[in-house]
Amino acid sequence: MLKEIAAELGSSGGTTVVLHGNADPDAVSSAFAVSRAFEDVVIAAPGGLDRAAKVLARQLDIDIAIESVPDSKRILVLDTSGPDQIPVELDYSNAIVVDHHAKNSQWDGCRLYYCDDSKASCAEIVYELLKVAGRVPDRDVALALMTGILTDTGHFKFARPGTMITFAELMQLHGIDMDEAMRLVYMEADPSEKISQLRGAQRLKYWKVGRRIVAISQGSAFEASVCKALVHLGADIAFVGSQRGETFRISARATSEMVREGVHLGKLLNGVGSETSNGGGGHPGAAGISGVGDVEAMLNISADNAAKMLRELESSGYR
Ligand SMILES: [Mn+2]
Repeated sequence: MLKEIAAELGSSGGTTVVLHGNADPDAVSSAFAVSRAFEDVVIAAPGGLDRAAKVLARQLDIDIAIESVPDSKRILVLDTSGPDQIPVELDYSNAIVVDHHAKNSQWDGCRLYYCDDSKASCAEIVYELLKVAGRVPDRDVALALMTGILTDTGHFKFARPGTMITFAELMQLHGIDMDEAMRLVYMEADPSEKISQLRGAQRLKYWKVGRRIVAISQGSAFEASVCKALVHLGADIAFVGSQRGETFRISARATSEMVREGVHLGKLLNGVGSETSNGGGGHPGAAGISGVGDVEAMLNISADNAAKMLRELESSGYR
């Protein structure tokens, strides 16, 4: 299907690449690669960029529309597990979707849906797409794709063999050193982020499930970063949520050991989402859910489901 997608993107008429809310370096670098490889491509991130993606976009001079989604002949959705991850209403019946999260039936209505959940990052799929289209990434694109891979694999913690091969090829292509890509994604937490982490620890609740620990907490910002802090403190699985008016947002993280033993937070939150008619999904070790509702109730449901998952895994002797 990548051949078909490449042919479509190479045909006349423009493309608007649309990215998920709080777009990360994987999403931005994938979009950037497409915009350099094909003609007449604009990038839209109607739900804004995360901090690392902002740094990447600034450093590599990547133009991204935030306020509105420019009209084009076709829409290409990248790195987005479901339509509910995009905070504007769009018509996807004619859209092409390329993703690496768990397959989502909500994309079934679009024109072309290519989902390869064996890939640790969308950047790896886009690199394949470029190869199929016979385009060689320039230096900036190679560097961007490297940062996408680095961030989505947690600096290779979740990398697969194919990830390493792709990354090595990208390094070799223009002689890019590892530290150059690392420097582009390394950011020291600013004081407000550190305070969020400390507050998250203050409001922490946890349960012991067998020999594992599930933790939840609430804050007003930096959910993903607070999650990571709680995992550092000793949680095997952490959920951190925030409430904004009627809506909530929850990030979830699990240790790579949990992932090895069969935990899949993306599937777990996808289940919680369909149970509560909200949108959830993501990777085995990093996932999220957002929608309308009470964050505390949603955190408890998520923790309950995680505990259930752990008990099932434990009774089957883990993987
Ligand atoms: Mn991704």
